[in-house]
Amino acid sequence: MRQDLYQGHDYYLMDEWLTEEHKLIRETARAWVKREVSPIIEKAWEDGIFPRHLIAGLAEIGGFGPYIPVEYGGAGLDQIAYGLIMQELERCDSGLRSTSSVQSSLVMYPIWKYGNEEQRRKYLPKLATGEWIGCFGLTEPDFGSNPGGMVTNFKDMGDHYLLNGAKLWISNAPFAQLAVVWAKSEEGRIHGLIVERGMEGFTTPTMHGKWSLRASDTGELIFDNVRVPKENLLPNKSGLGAPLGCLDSARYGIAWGAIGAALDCYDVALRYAKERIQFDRPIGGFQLQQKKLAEMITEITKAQLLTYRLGQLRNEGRATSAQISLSKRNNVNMAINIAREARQILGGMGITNEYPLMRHMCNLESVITYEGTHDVHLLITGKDVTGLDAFK
Ligand code: TGC
Ligand code: FAD
Repeated sequence: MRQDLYQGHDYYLMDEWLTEEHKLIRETARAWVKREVSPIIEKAWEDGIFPRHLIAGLAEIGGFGPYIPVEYGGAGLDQIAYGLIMQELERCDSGLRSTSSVQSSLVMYPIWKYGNEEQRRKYLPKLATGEWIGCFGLTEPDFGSNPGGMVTNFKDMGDHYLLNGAKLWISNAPFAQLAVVWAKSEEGRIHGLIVERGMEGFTTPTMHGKWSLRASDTGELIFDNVRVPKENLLPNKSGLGAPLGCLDSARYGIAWGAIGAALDCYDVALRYAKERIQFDRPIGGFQLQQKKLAEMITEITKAQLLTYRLGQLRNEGRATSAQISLSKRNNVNMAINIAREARQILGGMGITNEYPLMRHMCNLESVITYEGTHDVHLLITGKDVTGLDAFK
């Protein structure tokens, strides 16, 4: 097993902008990852399972609801701290960050923002400790990039709602205790419903055969006449803007997370290039390899600056959805390119599980697809700058 020798890279001295608390949070997450996750991640990825024993540790480092207020069990941290945790998690594996993203931004966030006080008190503390794990059901077999077309629906039966439909590609579905599900009312309005495991007619089959994000469990959500208590409807926001609001928070975390994956690839490639001798010299001394490394640190630094600024705007409540899209798209694309270049620097060793490069590269194929594809985010930016909608 390869030792995790990762060191952060801060070419533009951005740590000077971090508080002591930020640095402590980052160090705590990094140390936990190195101790608990790095030694087992390759095996988990090969086995195609999320190692569930990590849940308690993830909760302890603030991985579940870092910015949710302390009164609901969250850590009450700012958006930069949230980003730093996502960066450290994805530095290890995108699937690890996914588990944290889904719980924090796609499950706790909507209950906090769109739920009532009773729902907040009932669910958030258990989700913060990881006692309960949640999942987020928006995508359907026929509605991925266009979630507004969803057909999952519920009917008002007087004393309960009757839910029917199916969701596909749902992270954590196979073992989640609850799902935040987006479905249409009889009037065709989208609402969020909390569906709990054990409700009759609710099943969560596992999806197999992924060559990406293998250390994260993915499944379906099937609703066959599920009786959902009326108190499980999230009352404070409806319409497509409600799930998209959750995605803003998750996409922001991904923007930071992707930098983590890129940093890990750069770190591994830089060390290897200085140690690997060919033609009697370290390969890092050849201009072609230096070009790769120099371009990597340039792109990482640009993404760090972009994302730190986005974090400031989020802290001030001023970041727009389009700004978040730009960062998510830029950073994930940057990371996937760096993973490919880093793999080449390692030659044949780059394709083995001795090094994390192929794992990051494969994972990032999911990250560039979920939470809005690379193309969808380009169209969001295009619409924002022109005022013209090219989606439909
Ligand atoms: P459109 O007409 O543009 O908008 C409908 C309503 O939504 C509002 N809105 C937003 N609100 C909050 N945040 C945002 N980011 C928003 N974007 C739009 C908008 O103002 C409007 O409100 P109102 O009041 O006027 O009705 O909607 P559209 O149907 O044209 O679609 C727009 C589009 C394509 C950008 C959107 O649907 C989209 O983002 N598609 C991508 C789908 C996606 O990202 N799915 C993610 C599923 S979850 C997931 O992947 C989790 S992975 C988890 C993990 O493992 O980490
Ligand atoms: P499609 O929407 O069918 O897109 C196919 C291609 O067409 C893409 O290249 C896309 O960019 C392009 N395209 C689509 N519309 C346009 C257009 N108007 N103009 C130009 N090009 C267009 N979803 C959840 O709800 N919850 C989850 O927890 C979750 N976890 C996931 C985990 C994994 C590992 C993966 C892979 C996906 C997950 N998803 C989840 C689903 C994810 O959000 C969708 O896969 C994504 O939104 C894309 O939808 P799709 O796969 O149906 O692709």
